Amino acid sequence: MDALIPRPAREIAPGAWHVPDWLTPAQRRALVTACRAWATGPVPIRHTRLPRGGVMSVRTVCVGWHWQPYRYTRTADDVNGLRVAEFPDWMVRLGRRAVLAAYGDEARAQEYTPDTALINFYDGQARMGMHQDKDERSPAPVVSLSIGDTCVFRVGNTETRTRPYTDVELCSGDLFVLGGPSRFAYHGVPKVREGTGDPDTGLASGRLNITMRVTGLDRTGK
Ligand code: MD3
Ligand code: FE
Repeated sequence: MDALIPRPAREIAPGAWHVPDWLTPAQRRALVTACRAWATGPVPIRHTRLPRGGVMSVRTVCVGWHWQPYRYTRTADDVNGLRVAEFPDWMVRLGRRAVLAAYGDEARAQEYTPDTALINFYDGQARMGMHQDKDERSPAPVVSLSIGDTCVFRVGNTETRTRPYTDVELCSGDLFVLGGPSRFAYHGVPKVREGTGDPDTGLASGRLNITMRVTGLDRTGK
């Protein structure tokens, strides 16, 4: 019963905090329900197509702004052309509480106003290669919430997609906040451990990851 051994919050790299078991069971269930609804529309969850012809192995649906490689738009022009769902106020508040939990800085939490979330669903075969998130024009932190199967999450450095890096297991309910010097670090998900999730989240299999971000764009996308 490893769930009985508390895992302490840790700073994995400067500004990169892992806060295990941050979401309550009720919050996990509520997020699964919200993500299920977003996955059906207005823009359905899909494998993102890459400009050079590949497709991502994760399935993604966006809220607030739609991300397609490598920019944000209000409408999902690479899916069905519809405007994505509004970014809800409750998610702004959740993002602020996450920044407070990571940094313990009330002012930094209050000024955090995420305007987009990318919701990634991983089946047992899905992976995410090492990449930087640099389509946002703001250095504000990224808040990551994990639900379902455990994964191996790799946090590298800002210079190269190779070593040095640190591998961290992200489990259901874990919070990860990436800010400061780690905001533009390379990172990826080399493995998902199938069947390790807690079914009472409402997710029967796979891994859900929600990342909140600040695009730095105004309402017109400029
Ligand atoms: C480290 N998602 O959606 S979340 C992504 O678990 C993405 O689905 C992964 O990478 C996932 O772009 C990782 C944690 C994360 C998010 C943003 C970061 C780690 C980061 C930005 C900089 C450094
Ligand atoms: Fe990323």
